[in-house]
Amino acid sequence: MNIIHRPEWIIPEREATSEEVFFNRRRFMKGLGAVGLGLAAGGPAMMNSAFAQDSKDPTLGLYPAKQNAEFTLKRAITPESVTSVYNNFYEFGSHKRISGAAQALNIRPWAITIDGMVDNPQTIDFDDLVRKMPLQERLYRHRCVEAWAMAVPWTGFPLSELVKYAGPQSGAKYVRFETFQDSDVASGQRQFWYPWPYVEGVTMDEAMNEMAFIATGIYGKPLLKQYGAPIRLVLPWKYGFKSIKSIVKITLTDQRPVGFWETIGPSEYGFWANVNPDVPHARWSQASERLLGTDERVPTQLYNGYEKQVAHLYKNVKGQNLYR
Ligand SMILES: Nc1nc2c(c(=O)[nH]1)N[C@H]1C(S)=C(S)[C@@H](COP(=O)(O)O)O[C@H]1N2
Ligand SMILES: [Mo]
Repeated sequence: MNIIHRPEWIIPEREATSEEVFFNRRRFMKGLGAVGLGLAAGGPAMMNSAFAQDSKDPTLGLYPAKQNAEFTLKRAITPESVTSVYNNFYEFGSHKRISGAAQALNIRPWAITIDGMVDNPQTIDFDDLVRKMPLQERLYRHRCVEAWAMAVPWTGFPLSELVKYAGPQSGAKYVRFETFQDSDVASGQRQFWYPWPYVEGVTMDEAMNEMAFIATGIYGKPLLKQYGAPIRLVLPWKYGFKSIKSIVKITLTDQRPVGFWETIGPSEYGFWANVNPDVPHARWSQASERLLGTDERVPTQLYNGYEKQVAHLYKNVKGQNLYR
């Protein structure tokens, strides 16, 4: 264990095959059983609310969007019934069954601030922003650093379109993203030892790459809250923690952003976090991954299978660990 400056029970990103057993046992052992018990007791009701689509969502008419035929997959799509109840969203708890708790998030109105080194700084309502963007559906793999994986149909638009809309200034080298902060609805944010709000960032080159995507929908509908509604990042060649949810602020900057996980454990979670089966995590192998909703393990691929699209981005990055 490299990270010692935090309570012993905060062990992020456990290997997927064992994490539920792990967390439940730990909670009981530490006398923190309430969360697990509450979830079990509230099971069926929470499942219903986790699936409920808001019939008053003003963007409903934008879905389903046309599928972009350049972004399809050979891998089977993971069912919504699986991915909508197995989520990583620490704002609502440090386990995977947060979909019920996430329904407390109020996503209307939703303001997004675009600032920093841009010609068009502004705060814009999500419902206005999404209508300015070229919505499309793309099938992408997703690989969590914990060695579980899924394949889903995201709806959204290229991150490059948002960067162009912001009017990037020549000195901008990075795009920094920030998640909402409201501990009244997100009980995880009352855990003061975490560095809230959740932050992530990419280089400008990464942001302009065709794979970098902003998702506003999934399965042909607006995002349910547990997926990071109303707007999240999707970087399929990187470990999942880079794909920040429920974004409220986008900043162009010349300073490299330090992400939530990098702040907590820089030796285990870095800035680049590109998927690589040959570079193990400090505490587990990254050679293979469990496909959510199945018993199957499959080999993990370099850049999560997107080597052709992104490997060139890293040709000139020297002396840094690109894979954690
Ligand atoms: N704000 C925020 N974004 C986040 C996280 C989080 O805890 N908070 N978890 C990340 C991790 S580790 C993963 S694997 C994905 C999970 O996305 P999903 O729940 O939609 O599958 O979201 C990422 N984005
Ligand atoms: Mo993750």
